[in-house]
Amino acid sequence: MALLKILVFPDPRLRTLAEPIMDFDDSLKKLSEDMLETMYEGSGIGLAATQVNVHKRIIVVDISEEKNSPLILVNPTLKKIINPEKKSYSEGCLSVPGFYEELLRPSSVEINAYDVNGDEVNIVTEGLLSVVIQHEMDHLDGKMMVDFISNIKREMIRKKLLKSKA
Ligand code: QAP
Ligand code: CO
Repeated sequence: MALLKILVFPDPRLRTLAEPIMDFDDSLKKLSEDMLETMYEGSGIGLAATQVNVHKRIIVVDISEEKNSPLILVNPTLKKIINPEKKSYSEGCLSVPGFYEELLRPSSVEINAYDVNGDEVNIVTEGLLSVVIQHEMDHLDGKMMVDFISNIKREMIRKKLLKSKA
């Protein structure tokens, strides 16, 4: 296992469109383990490969209190909006450290994806899990939570994060 470096907004590499994964091999398993380790180390509940500068379509999520329920989704796609009624959640992001924003998203979605072995999974989800999966899937398309807030807020966050850069 290894800790990966997390890109921080406004790093332009966070805008990269991730490529579909074709090979379900040992390197994919290693990447998913390293991503989980990196997420847990940062006290995160979700991480997309984009955030660790790997531009492949894989996300990891664990919303459990005990941090013992990892979910690894490869090539995730939105299959259906089950309930389009938008719910507000306070969202954070390991690539936007220290900032939380209330965002609206469809409250229930169905996701199609593959596990690390290449087996297809369909997930109908609502609540926090649904929000985190939608947030992480956005990263794979180069989209970030700061894209949904006002220009003035985004600019404030951009300046603060650039200043705190090591
Ligand atoms: C996405 O984000 C998410 O600012 C995952 O200082 C989170 O794991 C979607 C984190 C909440 C919806 C609701 C953020 C850790 C972790 C920070 C995360 C920080 C330390 C964010
Ligand atoms: Co994020």
